[in-house]
Amino acid sequence: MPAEINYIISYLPECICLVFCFFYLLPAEKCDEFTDLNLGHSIIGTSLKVRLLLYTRSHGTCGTLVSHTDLSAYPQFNLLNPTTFIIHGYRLTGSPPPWLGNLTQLLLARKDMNVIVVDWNYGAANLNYLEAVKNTREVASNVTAFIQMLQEQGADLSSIHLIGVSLGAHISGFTGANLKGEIGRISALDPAGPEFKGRNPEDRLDPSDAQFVDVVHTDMDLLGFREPLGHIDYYANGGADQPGCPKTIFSGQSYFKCDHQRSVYLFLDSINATCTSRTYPCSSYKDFLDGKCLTCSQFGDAGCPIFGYDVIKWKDILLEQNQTKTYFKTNGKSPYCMTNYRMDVTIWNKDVQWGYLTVKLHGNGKEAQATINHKSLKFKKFTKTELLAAFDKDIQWVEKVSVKFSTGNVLQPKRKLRILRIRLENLEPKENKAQGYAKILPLRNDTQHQMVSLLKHFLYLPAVDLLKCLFFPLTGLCVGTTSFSRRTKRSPSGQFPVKKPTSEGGKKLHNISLHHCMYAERLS
Ligand SMILES: [Ca+2]
Ligand SMILES: [Ca+2]
Repeated sequence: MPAEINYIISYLPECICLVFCFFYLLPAEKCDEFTDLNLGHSIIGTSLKVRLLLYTRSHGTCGTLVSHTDLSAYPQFNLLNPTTFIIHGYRLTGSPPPWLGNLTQLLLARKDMNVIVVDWNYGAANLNYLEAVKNTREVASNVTAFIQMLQEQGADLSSIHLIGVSLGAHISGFTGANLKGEIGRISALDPAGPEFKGRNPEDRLDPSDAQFVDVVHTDMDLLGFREPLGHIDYYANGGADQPGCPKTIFSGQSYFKCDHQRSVYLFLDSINATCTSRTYPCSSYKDFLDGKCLTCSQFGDAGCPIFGYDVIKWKDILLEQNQTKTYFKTNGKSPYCMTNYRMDVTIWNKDVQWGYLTVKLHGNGKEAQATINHKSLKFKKFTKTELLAAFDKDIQWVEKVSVKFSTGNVLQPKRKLRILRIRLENLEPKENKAQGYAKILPLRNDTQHQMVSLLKHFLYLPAVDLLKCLFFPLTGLCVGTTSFSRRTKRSPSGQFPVKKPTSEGGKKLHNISLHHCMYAERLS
């Protein structure tokens, strides 16, 4: 004990000393940590050791190494609570997974449960990936024996959830198969592809390994698995490459693991539930981006399944549908979820136009952007071009929409997209729209309605725009902020008076600022 402390204690009244000394002398709670190895271990190679670390709400961030056969020494393990196992994958450099603490804490924040971290770092850390693969069966036998012990003591297999990352996904599959598929759930985060591709279901994860198997694919072109393995398989951003991840090898190690590891970070966001990612069943990512798969009627009022932890709410309907492949787009960093709109654009240019669109929603001082550039889009006179517009954030109260059109080719002559109508429909099911506007439509050909809408909109518009709008109160459209537009043409039906769109700069991007006096239809 330091001399200063002894000095203070000797001068404290006895009663205070009793309290003070008790806390000071109380041995600090011993926390057990995940095995920390280094590249040296991987070079030599490590032989398998499976350690089980228990985390519960009562012990917070402090892990407890538990016996594989006897739980009597760990009163914090509550058999009546659900138990979630976290099973990591291959560890090239032997370091502990950086996301482990976060995953454990977010799970405990969500629900009172027992979290068991399956630490098989001795066995996973090896320069030779094949050696780590060889250990997967044994890790699974180990976890199986532990779960059987829990079952003997009264735990319900349905309340067991395995979260497996990469090789850990197949370990979860083997464990589930050992227990005849009776465990509640397996969540597989980018299941490992190498050495598992083309294998039979008994030699890899498959839907029969648990009552419910949800799988996310983020790096199927390198470290992950391409084919569906669960009841629901999410292909984030198509499942191969992730936004925000390095595209060249010059970024070092993260070039190899960023896409693969993204699966975990997406899942973390979903447990955190700050926002949700809606996912859409589709036969290909291309069709999804083309806006061909945005209907969710087969899921009824619940809408299309959301990504991640809470997809369990879709369990029954997904089990009926056998295997479902879904797609979604994400941001390059957290929060990863995007807000999806079905968008259609009708133009009145004489010739067919090809190009890319950037759409912005403005409201409440914020701005959300959707870049639709997966391919050069085709726009044809008086024909609706339907698109998916995924915005980087959610703007609840849309006051203004602006659109940029680019041919994507600097050598091409300048082009203007003459927009007749643009329509955006928020794809969130009605009950999930907290507030605000669900649809933004051009004004209807109903004068009374137009007037009401215009009046509503005057409240939002800056004074300059307001003056411009006043020129066309009955037509219901006003355009352009930088240069004033004049009416040039009517559509064939004569329903929508159109002004010539303005273009800014005439540089690479041909800006069309559509500050329509649109109205937004509020959901009741
Ligand atoms: Ca299997
Ligand atoms: Ca990749």
